Amino acid sequence: MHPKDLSTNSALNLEHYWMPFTDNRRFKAKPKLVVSAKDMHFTTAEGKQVLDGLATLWCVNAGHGRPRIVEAIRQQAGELDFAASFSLGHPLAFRLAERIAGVAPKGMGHVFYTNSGSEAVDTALKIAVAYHRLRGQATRTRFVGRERSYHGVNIAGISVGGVAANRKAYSGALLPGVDHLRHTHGLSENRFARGEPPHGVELADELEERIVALHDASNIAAVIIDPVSASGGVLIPPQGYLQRLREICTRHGILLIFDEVITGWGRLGKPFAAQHFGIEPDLITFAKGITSGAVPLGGVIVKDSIYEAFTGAPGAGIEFFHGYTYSGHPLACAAGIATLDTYEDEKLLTRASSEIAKAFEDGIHAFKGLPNVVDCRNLGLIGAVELAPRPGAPSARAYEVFEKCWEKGVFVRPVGDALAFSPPLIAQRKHLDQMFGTVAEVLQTLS
Ligand code: PXG
Repeated sequence: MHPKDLSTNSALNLEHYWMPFTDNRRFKAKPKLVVSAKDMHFTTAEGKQVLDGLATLWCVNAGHGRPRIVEAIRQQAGELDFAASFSLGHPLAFRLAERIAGVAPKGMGHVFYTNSGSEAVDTALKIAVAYHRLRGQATRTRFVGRERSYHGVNIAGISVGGVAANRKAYSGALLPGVDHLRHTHGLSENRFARGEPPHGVELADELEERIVALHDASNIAAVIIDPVSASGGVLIPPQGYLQRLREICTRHGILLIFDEVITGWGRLGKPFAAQHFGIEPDLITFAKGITSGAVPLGGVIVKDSIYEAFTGAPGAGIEFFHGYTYSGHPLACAAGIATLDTYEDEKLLTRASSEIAKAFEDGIHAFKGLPNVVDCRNLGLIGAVELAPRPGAPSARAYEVFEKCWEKGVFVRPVGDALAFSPPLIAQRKHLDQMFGTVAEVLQTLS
């Protein structure tokens, strides 16, 4: 039985769309279709309201269907649908870059646009290698990533990424010259920590003691880290860990890339995680929340000294042989500016450090003691509850919670055996109560 296509009132043929990161057969046998969304809620094809507990895919930080953003896109489509950025330009791309620079960490005043986080990661890695080469250090080509980190799905991103399922089919096609730091999760003394867990700073030392010692810093271009590993399971960095990575990178002339595709745009109570942790990375990748998910847009925020190394190089001509047809697309830029206006007007970029974050933390930690709960963790407005895996069926338990919660009108995301929470930054107490209450109800009944 095909579901109804509400736009045409006829049966919807599900066959031809190959869905990403989806069990296509399972979905098509029992589709979950969303037909509209407003603020904190989706409306399903059956007309049911579902609370969005994950800002959809960690994107919709301002909530759905926000009037300023919707209107900006509408207007822009009628005024200038497309203009390229290759030796041409249009004002919005410059205006948005100035706005991004205005909230970025000090000294990071330049923005390169992409269409997605995956492209942002590729771009940042290329900037790193090209930068070293420009400065006469062409041997610096190696990258360092981390286990359980997610850096998108392009070949470079899965090479530095540490999600085994995303890498295993491509093992022979991955970039050479990549090492991975150990992930920071699973230390029993960190279970149920609130905020940054106390133990594990020394895990950063392997960058120097193992990787730099093995390859020599003169061969290493960059370390890429997602400050909070979201789809890797919502892993909060141990106290002092990121600072120590920064110190080691600085000592050895290695660039530090913060992949802030998820932590950017207010998730931790500051515009960027870099500011939350008080760390100056060299490059920041962003996407998702820059348009609150409304139009695809990503990019890299670049330290001024790195940009100037390119533009100050001797000789005229293109400084960086890189870019996408849709880099700086007018619709995306219009959506980005309107999103930043919304964030500013409603003070959303700091909301995750206000009292709502305390309610979020308390709500997450109230799961302690419920059946199968082995850990709760949180930072800003991101958090997770980890369940013991079912013997012989890893991830099945969290997936079942996701399905049952959806039935009950709440969307939370299973990531392995954890349930991730990352609501739009406009979430109020009543939304958190509904979200956590529904999950708790389901956990009580689950085998
Ligand atoms: N870096 C990080 C840290 C991300 O989380 C990307 C890069 C890639 O972004 P694009 O826009 O190319 O998807 C991401 C994306 C999930 C999930 O299930 C997470 C992402 C994407 C899709 C699903 O948690 N993160």
